Amino acid sequence: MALAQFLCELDQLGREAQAVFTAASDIEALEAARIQFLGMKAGLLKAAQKGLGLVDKADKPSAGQRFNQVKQQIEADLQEAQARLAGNGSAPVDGPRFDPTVPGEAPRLGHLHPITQTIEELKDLMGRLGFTAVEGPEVEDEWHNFEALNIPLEHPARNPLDNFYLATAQRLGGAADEKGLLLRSQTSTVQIRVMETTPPPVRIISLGRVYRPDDADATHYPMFHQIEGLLVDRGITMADLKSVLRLFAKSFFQDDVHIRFRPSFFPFTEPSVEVDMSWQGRWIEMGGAGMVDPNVFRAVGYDPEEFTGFAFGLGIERVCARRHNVTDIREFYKNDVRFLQQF
Ligand code: FA5
Repeated sequence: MALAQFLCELDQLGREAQAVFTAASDIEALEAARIQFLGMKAGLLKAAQKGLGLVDKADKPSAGQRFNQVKQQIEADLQEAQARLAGNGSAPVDGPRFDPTVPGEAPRLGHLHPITQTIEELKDLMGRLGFTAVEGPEVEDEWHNFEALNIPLEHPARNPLDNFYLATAQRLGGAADEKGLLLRSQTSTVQIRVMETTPPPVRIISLGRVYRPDDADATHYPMFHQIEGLLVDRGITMADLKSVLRLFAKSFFQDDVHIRFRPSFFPFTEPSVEVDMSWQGRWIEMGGAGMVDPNVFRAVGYDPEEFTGFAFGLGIERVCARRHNVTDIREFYKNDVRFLQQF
C-alpha cells in the first residue's frame, strides 16, 4: 500500500473518532464508540494497524510513527469525552464551552444609603467639635425613655397609643423596680445612660433609630433617626447651645442656612426650644433642644448647683432631606434604586 493512501486513511479515522466521541451524549454511547474505534478485536484502529503491514518497507518507520500519533490522539479524545460526561451527565453535545479569556461582567457596585452617609458625616463633623459618638439600645426601659427624663407616669407622652411598647411593667412580673420595655421614642435615652455611668464633664452625641406610631407623610415616618447631643460642664449656657448648632448648620449645609429658636417645652430641658432651619424660603423644624433640667441631673446623681448643660435632638431624615433637596422623606425608604443611586 502506498504511504500516502495509508496516511490519508489514518487521518480520516482520527477525525471520525473525534467526531463520534464528541457526539456521544451518554456513557453508553461513548463506550460503544470506544469499542468501535479502539476495540482490541474488531476495532477500526486495529484494522488500520493491519494496513501498516502492507505499507512498503522503506516507508514503514514514518507510517508507524504516524500511526502511534493518531492512536494517542484518539485515546486522548476518548478521555476528554469521558471527563465531559462524568462531569455533566448528559449535557448537550455542542453546548457552549467555558472560555476563560472572555472578559467577565463587572458587578454593579452599591454604596451606603444616604441616611447612613449622613450619619457618618454628622459623626465626623461633630467629632471635630469635640463630641464623642456613643450608642444606646433601641429596646429601652421606661426609666431611660421617660422617668429619668422627668416624664412621670401620668404624662401623655407615655400613652400606649403613642409608643411601641414591648412589655408593660405588670407583664414583666410586677416587682416595684421593674420597668416596662418599649422601642425607644427618642435618643434622649442615651443622655441618661451616659450620665449614669460617666462623671461630668461630658460631651457626647448619639445617633440611631427611634420609633413612633406616626402616620408617614413628607416629614414623618414611623421609624426614623435622631442625632442627640449633650454637653455638661461648669458654666454652660444657651449661648453655647446656639453657637454649636449654628456652627453645625453652617458647616454641614455649606449654604446660606439660618437657624431660629422657637420657645417650646420638653420635660427634660428648661428652657426648651424648637430648632428651625431655613429651607427653600420657609422654616423647617429640625429638632428640639434646651438646657438640661435640674431634675434630670438629680436622677443621674449630678449636682445641678455645680453643673449646667445643653442637649439637642435633631431628626436625621430632615437633615438629610435638606442637604439633598429631597422634599419627601418617604423616598428614603421606598428601596427604589433609581432614587438611591443619586447620592
Ligand atoms: C424629641 O424627640 C426630643 N428628644 C428632642 C430633644 C432632645 C429636646 C434634647 C431637648 C433636648 P421631637 O419629638 O420634637 O423631640 O423630635 C425631634 C425631631 O425628630 C423633630 O424635630 C423631627 O426633626 C424629628 N422627628 C420627629 N418625629 C418624626 C417622624 N415621625 N419622622 C421623622 N422625623 C421625626
